[in-house]
Amino acid sequence: MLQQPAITFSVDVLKGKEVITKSTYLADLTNLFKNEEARLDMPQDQLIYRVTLYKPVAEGTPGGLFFGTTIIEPGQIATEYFMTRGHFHARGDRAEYYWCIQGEGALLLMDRKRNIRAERMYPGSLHYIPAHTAHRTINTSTEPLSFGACWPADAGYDYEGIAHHGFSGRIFQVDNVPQLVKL
Ligand code: S6P
Ligand code: ZN
Repeated sequence: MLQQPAITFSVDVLKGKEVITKSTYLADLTNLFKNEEARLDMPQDQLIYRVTLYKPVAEGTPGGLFFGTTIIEPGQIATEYFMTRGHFHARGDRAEYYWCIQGEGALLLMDRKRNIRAERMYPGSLHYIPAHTAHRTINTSTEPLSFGACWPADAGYDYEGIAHHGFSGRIFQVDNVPQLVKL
């Protein structure tokens, strides 16, 4: 007899009794977008993104792996698209995989020297996030963007560097298309 898996995934969310859900609202994203006044003018209870996580081992377990999905709502603050906070891993040498499930987006990647690039995300696109590379995802379409992620259980999150210095580029809608504007 084969066992039922504990967790399943669909186009957007993980399902199973050990799944953790984290929702991020506009109110949580002070000073993240270039136009802070425009952010404050919008409803603060607007959902920006939701993460569903499966952590089969304790945070910090060497050799363990976590799995998650992220769904970013469509929308813009002025001409800047809804996006995630973005982070380096607390253990900087830990890499990660992303793959796009649904929608259209961009993955912003910045190394420690602040060199920046953006990869296009679309259903089926696979993205290797190297070690020591900050990563942020952006929904560039009018539908929700969902993607999967797999990363080491001891990677952790370093949001501080991004909160203080930001990324060295932003994705804006310019002439109806997403464009990476380097700062
Ligand atoms: C974790 C992985 C994702 C993000 C998620 C939200 O290493 O990269 O699960 O946590 O996409 O982004 P952020 O920047 O708010 O954690
Ligand atoms: Zn990560």
